[in-house]
Amino acid sequence: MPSTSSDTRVLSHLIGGQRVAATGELLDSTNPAQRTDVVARFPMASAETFVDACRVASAAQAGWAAVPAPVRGQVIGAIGQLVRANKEALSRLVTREMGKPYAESLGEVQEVIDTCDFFLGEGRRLYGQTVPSEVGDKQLFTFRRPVGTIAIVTASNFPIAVPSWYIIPALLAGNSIVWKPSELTPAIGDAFAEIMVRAGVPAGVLNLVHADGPSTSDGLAAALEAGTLDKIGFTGSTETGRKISELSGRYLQTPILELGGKNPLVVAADADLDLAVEGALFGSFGTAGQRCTSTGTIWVHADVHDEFLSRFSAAVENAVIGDPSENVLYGPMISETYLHRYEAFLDWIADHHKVSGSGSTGQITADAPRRGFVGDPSDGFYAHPVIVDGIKPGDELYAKETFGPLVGVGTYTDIAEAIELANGHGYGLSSAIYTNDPRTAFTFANGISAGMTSVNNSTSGAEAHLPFGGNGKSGNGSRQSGIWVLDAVTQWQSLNWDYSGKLQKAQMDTTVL
Ligand code: UN1
Repeated sequence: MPSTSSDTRVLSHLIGGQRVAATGELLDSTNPAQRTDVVARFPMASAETFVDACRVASAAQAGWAAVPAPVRGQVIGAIGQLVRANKEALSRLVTREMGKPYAESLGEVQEVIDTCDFFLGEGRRLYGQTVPSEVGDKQLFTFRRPVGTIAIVTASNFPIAVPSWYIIPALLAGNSIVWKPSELTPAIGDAFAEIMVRAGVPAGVLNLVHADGPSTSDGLAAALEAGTLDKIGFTGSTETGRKISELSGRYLQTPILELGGKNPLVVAADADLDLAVEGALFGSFGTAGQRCTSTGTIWVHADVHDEFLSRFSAAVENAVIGDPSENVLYGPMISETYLHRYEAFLDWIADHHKVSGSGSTGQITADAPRRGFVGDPSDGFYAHPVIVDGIKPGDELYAKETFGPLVGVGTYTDIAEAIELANGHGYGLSSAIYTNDPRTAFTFANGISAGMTSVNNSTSGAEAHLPFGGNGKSGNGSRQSGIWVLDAVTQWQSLNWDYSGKLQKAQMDTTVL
C-alpha cells in the first residue's frame, strides 16, 4: 500500500498569487520505482477552477506586458539562477516522481537552465523591424506583441524541461500563463511554479492548476468561450492534440501542439555500426522509450542488417535497467497504467509478430529476462526491452507509437526506399541516419518529413536553442524552443508612421516615381 511520509508534499493550486486550499479528496502521486512512496498529495481542480485561473491570468496580463522586456528578461534570468541553485534537488525530484535515471534528470533540468539563459538575453532583443515605405516621409515598423493568456498543458515524460520551453518564452514575451502539469508529476509542477514566483513573476501572471483531462478540456472550452484564453499549448497524444486543434479552431486560434512520434533511424551500409548501435540503444530505450523523440523504427541496409542486429541485440541484453538512482539504461515506466498499456501491446505483438523465421510479420529478438537489473523489480513499474525484427509497412508496429522500450527493425536496399519507409507512418517529429557519406546524409535530410533530423546521432537529444516540433501527426507545424517559439507566443503588429503632413495613399501615390 502506498504510504505517506514526512517527505510527502501536500500541494495546492496557485491562482493570482494565492495558494488555493484544496476542497475534496486529495490524490496521490507515487514514485514509479518505489510504489509505496507517495511523493505528493494533490487536489484536482474542477472546470470552474480552471476558468477562474484563466480569468485571473487574463486580468494580470496587460500589467506584465507593460513591464519593459529587458526587465522581464531579468526575471527569466532569476528563474534560471534559482533552477541552477536547486539543480540537484529538482533532478532528484524528477527521478523520484517520474522515474527517469538521475543522469537524465540532471540533463532535463539543465535544459530548463539553458532555456532561461537563452531567453534572458532575448529580453534585450525581442526585435521588430524597420521597413521602408512606398512613399516619402513615412516609416514602417513591425513589433512583436504578446498573444495574451496562454494555457499550457504538459506531459509527464519531460515534466520540467518541456514546460519551460513554453512558459519561459511566453513570459518573456509578456503573456500570462495557466499551467496544468501532468497528473503524474504534480510535485515537479509545484516546485517549478514556486521557483518562478520566488524569482519575481508577479501574482496572476503565472498560475498553476492541477486537473484531470475532462476538467481541463471543459475548463479550456469555457475559458475560450468567456474570451479569457487566447492560446493553448499542448504536449501529449496525437488524439488529444486533434481535439485541442478542433476546439481552438472554433475560436480562430492556432494552438501550439507537440504530439507523438515514431522517429525512424536509418543505418546505411557504410555506417559506423558501433556508433549506430549506441545511438539506437539510447534512442530506443532511453527514458524507457517514453520520449516523444524515442526511436520507433530502425531501417538497416540489407548488407549490414544481420551484423547490426546481432550487435544491437547483444547491447540490449547486456544493458542494466532498474533503480533510476543508479547508473542504468532506463528505470521504470512512469505509471502502472503506462506499464499495463505497454504489456497489453506486447501481448498483441507476441501473438502477431512472434513467427519464427517468417520475416514477414517480425520476430521478437530481445525479450529475455534482464541480465543486469539493479534493485527489486517488484518495487516499480519495470518493462522489458523488446526488439521486433522484420517489420514492414502494414504491421501494427510500423505505424503505432508504442511509448515504451520497444523498437521495430526492418531492412532497405536503397536510400529512396529508406526515405519512403521512414516517412510512411505519417509522424514527423525526429529522425536520424548513420552514414559517413554526405550525399546519403543530405539525400535523407532532404527527403524525410520531420521537424528534426540527426546525422550520426540519436533521434533523441535535441538542444534547447533549436526549433523543436513536428510535421504530420506529430504536430501542426508550430515550433518550440529557440528563437522560433516566439512566432507561437507573439503576434506581429505593423506600424505606419506618416510624417509628411498630408494624406499619402499607398499603392496609389506615384508622385515619387
Ligand atoms: C519530449 O520527449 O517531449 O530531444 C522532449 C530530446 C529531449 C526532449 C524530448 N531534449 O529527446
